[in-house]
Amino acid sequence: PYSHLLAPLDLGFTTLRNRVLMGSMHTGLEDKAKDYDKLAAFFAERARGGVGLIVTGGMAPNIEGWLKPFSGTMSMPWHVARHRKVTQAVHDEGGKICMQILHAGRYAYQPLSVAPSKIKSPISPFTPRALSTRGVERSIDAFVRSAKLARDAGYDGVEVMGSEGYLINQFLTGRTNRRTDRWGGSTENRMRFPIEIVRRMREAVGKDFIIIYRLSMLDLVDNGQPWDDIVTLARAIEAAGATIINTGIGWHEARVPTIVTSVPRGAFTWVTRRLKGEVGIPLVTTNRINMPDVAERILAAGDADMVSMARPLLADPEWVNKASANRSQTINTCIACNQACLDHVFASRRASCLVNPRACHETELVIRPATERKRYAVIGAGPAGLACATTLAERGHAVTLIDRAAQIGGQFNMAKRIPGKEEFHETLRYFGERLKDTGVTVKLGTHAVPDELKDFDGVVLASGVLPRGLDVPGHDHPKVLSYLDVLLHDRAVGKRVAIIGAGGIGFDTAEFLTEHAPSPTTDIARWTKEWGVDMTMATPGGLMPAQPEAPAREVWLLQRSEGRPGARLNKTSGWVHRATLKNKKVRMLGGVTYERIDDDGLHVTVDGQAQVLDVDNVIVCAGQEPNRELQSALEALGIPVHLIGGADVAAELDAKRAIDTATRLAARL
Ligand code: MDE
Ligand code: FAD
Ligand code: SF4
Repeated sequence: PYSHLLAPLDLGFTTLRNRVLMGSMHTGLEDKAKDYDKLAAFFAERARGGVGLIVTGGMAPNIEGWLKPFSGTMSMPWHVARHRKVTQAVHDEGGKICMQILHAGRYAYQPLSVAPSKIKSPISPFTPRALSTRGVERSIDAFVRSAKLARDAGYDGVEVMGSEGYLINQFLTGRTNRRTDRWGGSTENRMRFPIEIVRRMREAVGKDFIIIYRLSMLDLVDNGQPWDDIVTLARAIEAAGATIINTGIGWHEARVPTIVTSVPRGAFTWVTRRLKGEVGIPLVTTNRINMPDVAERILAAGDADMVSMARPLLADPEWVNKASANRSQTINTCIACNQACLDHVFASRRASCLVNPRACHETELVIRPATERKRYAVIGAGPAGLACATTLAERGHAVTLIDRAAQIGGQFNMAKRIPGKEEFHETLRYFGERLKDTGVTVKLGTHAVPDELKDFDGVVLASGVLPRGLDVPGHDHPKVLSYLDVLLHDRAVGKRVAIIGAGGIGFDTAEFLTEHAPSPTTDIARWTKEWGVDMTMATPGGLMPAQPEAPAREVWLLQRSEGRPGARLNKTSGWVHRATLKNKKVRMLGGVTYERIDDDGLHVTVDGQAQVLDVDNVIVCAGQEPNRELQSALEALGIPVHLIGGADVAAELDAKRAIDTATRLAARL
C-alpha cells in the first residue's frame, strides 16, 4: 500500500527493510544497568513491529557530556555488556539498531558541563566551562571511543547528535562559539569539530558500520547557522564518511514550537527537501510525522529518503506492521501531547505514553488472557472507559460499554475542537476500531440505570466529571456560560470575554475563542508566519518577525491564585500555550478576586484595585468534581464497583492518568 514508505533502503554494506527510522528518545531506562532488560524488551517490541532502523536514546561519550548526573554513558569497556542485551533482543526480532552519542555541552543539568565558550544557555541553571584546545581533542576522542564500544556491543551503527543545540551545534555558530583557536572564529574552524568526529570515527569503526549524523538544518535561534553553511557542512560530513544524514529542527532553547501537537503534521520536511541533491547519501526527515499517509506523501514528494518517527512508536509499536497490512486505521496515533514522554523525562521519571501506558513498561504491564470469563459493564465511554472496556474485552471478558452521549469519547469531544488539538480525533478513531476488533457491546444514547446492571459480575464507573460552578453573586446572569456551553453546545459567544480559571481548560477555551477557524495547525504556511519561521531561510537560523493574526475576540484570562497564569501547565508544552495567548493579546491576570457579575460585566479586584471588565460573556472554567452519581445505588445492590478516570480523581486535566489507571485495572480484573 505505501510503496515509498515500505521500500527497502540499500546502504551498500547493509539494507534496511523499510524507510522508517525510530528516532532517538530518552526513556529514562538508559541510565542504570539494572534497567537494560526493560530497555531491551521495549526495543524488541518495536523491532518486532517492523521498524526499519532504531536509534537509542542519547548516550554520553564522557561524564562532561552527561545530560544530568549519572546519565547513560558509553565510555568504558564495562559499559558494553548491558548494551548487548539490547542489540541481541533487537537482532533476534530481525531489526537493526544504532546507538546515539549525545554530548549535552551547555545543556547539561550538571556542574561538570563544558562548551566551546563559557556562555550559559537561557534554559539551563549551570554555566559551562570553556573547553581547552586539548579538551576539544579529548572530546573528539571520546566520541570515537564511544562509537567503537557501540560496535563491540553489537550495534549496527551510531548516530552522532549534531543538532538540537547540544555540544556539536554549539561549536557551529558564533552564538555559542567565541573561540579564537582552530575550533572557532571562521566558519571553517567552527565546522572542524563535527567533521573531525565523523572522519576519525569512520577510520576507527571501518566501512561496514552505519554512521548517522543528525544535522541541525534549521536552528530557529538568533545568530544560528546560515543555509549556505549548512550545505557546506552536510557535504563535508558526507565526505568524512557518514552513511545517512538525519534532520534536526530547532535548538531546545528555540521559542518556536517544533514537536508539540499544535505544530502542523510534517511542518518541517521542506527543510530537508532543500538539502536534497546537495549530498549523495540518504536524508531522513522528521518532526510531527505520525501516520503512514503523511509519511508516504512526504517520501513520494521526494522531500527525503526516510522518515524519522519517535513518539509515534511509543504510542504504537505495531505501527509499521499495521501500515504494511493495510490496517492504518487501527494505528494508535501519537497525539504529540508530550504528557507521558518528554514531560516525564524532564521530571526524571520513566517515559511512557498517554495513549499507550505499556510503552517502556512492556515487562511490567502485561495484558494476559483472563483465567475466567466474566461479564463487565463499563459506564462512560470517555478515555478511561474506552481503555478499560477494550482491554477487558481483549483479555476475553464479555464487556458492555454504556454512554448517555450519542458518540464515544467523553471530554475528548471538546478537546478535539480546540485549535491545535486536532490530533485528539485520532484517539477516538483508534478506540472506535478497537471496540469493533475486541467485540465490545456498545450502547450509546443510554443512561445507565443501576437496576439494569444487576446481572453483571462487576461495574466500572468511568462517568467522568461535572464542571464546578461559580460561587459569586450574579453567577446565574445570562452572560455566564460554562466551557461545556461553548465547546460542546456551541452557544453563541460575544466579542469581549472573560474566562474564569486559567488551568488547561481555561487556556484551551481562550485559544478556541481567539483563533480563526480553520486552525493554523492545518496550514503550514500560515503557521510558520504566526511563529516567525522564515521558509526562504534568508536569515541565519531561519527566524523572521512573527506575524500573528489578529485575535477573533478580546479575551481576559483570570485566576484566583497569585502568580503567572499558566505556570502550572505542562513543562514542555506550557510555554507554547502561554506564547500563543500572548500573540493573541489575551490579558492574563493572577490574584483576582471575583466580586459579582451584572449587566455591566465582571466586577473584580486586582492588586487592591476594583475594576469592571466590560464583557459580553463570562465563561467559567473553574475546575471539576468527580461524577459518581451511580456509585451508592450500585453498591446498595451489591454490585462490585470500580472507579477510574475523572470519576475517581477530577483534580487535573489528565487523560494520561485516566487511560493508565483504566488499563491497569482491566489488566488485573
Ligand atoms: P520557560 O519557562 O519557557 O523558560 C525559562 C525562562 O527562560 C527564558 N528563555 C529564553 N530567553 C531568551 N532566549 C531564549 N532562547 C529563551 N528560552 C527560554 C524564558 O523566557 C523564561 O524566562 P521568564 O519568562 O520566566 O522570564 O521554560 P522552562 O525552563 O520551564 O523549560 C523550557 C524547556 C526546557 C522545557 C524547553 O524550552 C523545551 O520544551 N524546549 C523545546 C524542546 C523540544 O521540544 N525539543 C525538540 C525535541 S525533544 C528532544 O529532542 C529530546 C529531549 C530530551 C531531553 S533529555 C533530558 C534527559 O534527562 C532534552 C533536554 C533538553 C535540555 C535543555
Ligand atoms: P470523560 O471524558 O468525562 O467521560 C465520561 C463519560 O461518561 C462521558 O462520555 C459521559 O457522557 C458518560 N457518562 C457520565 N454519566 C453517565 C451515566 N450515568 N450513564 C451513561 N454515561 C454516563 N486531558 C489531557 O490529558 N490532555 C489534554 O490536552 C486535555 N485537553 C482537554 C481539553 C478540553 C477542552 C477538555 C474539556 C478536557 C481536556 N482533557 C485533556 C481532559 C480529558 O479529556 C479528561 O481527563 C478525560 O476525558 C477524562 O476521561 P474520563 O473517561 O474519566 O471521563
Ligand atoms: Fe505521543 Fe503523547 Fe504518547 Fe508522547 S505521551 S508518545 S506525545 S501520545
